[in-house]
Amino acid sequence: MSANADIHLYTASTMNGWKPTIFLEEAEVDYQLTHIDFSKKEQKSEWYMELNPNGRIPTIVDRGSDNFVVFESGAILWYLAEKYDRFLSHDPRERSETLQWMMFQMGGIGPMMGQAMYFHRIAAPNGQEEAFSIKRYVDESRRLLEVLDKRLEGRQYLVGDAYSIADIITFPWARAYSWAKTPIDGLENLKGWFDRIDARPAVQKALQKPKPVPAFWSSADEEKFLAENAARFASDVKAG
Ligand SMILES: N[C@@H](CCC(=O)N[C@@H](CS)C(=O)NCC(=O)O)C(=O)O
Repeated sequence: MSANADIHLYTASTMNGWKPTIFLEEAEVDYQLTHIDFSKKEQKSEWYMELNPNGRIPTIVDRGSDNFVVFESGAILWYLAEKYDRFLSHDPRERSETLQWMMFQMGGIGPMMGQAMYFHRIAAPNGQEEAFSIKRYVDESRRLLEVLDKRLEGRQYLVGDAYSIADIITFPWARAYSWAKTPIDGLENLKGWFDRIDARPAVQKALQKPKPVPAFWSSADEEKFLAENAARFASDVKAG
């Protein structure tokens, strides 16, 4: 990790935040890493929102290309895959399939599991127990995980025979099923895919950055982490 690396990554230890970190570790690319601290609302600071108008992580700046800025994790992975020619097939059909599964993550798995997590982990502990919303998003998350499971029938990875940016982008969300309190019983193809990706050293290295967090992943919830996480959003929930 060096200060004169091309890629400067601004991120945090979250499902979207880990996507580019996993890519960069897998591709063994040198990069500069800045931790955006949510507890200080750095993602909403003026300097950061000039890079990312959405005020969310992740963002990259390509110092090697006139400080070109890319926001939105799907666009970031696509940019990195093209810049480093890794994890995206040159075959037009396989390339299209990779992008299809990326869109499926960006438009489905991420938003739905994100809402299941919000209602379970943030709204409920702060006094907004919304049974209807929880059921709606957990059911939809389960349905989407079933789609992944079916896709993985007889396959090692989501597209072709190779690990691609479709796997990299989907893994952090799907793997956090317990954080979304979404059951994966019976989804044996999905479990096998988790095992294969869990076993990749670059993935484990990336998950420790920029700051190790204990609970999104583990099946056992860690009380202190849960309480701190919920408290961080208490004022937002009350503000509605
Ligand atoms: N569609 C965006 C979503 C980014 C996003 O929601 N990031 C979350 C962390 S996973 C965030 O920055 N949350 C802080 C906030 O909302 O203030 C992407 O894929 O990059």
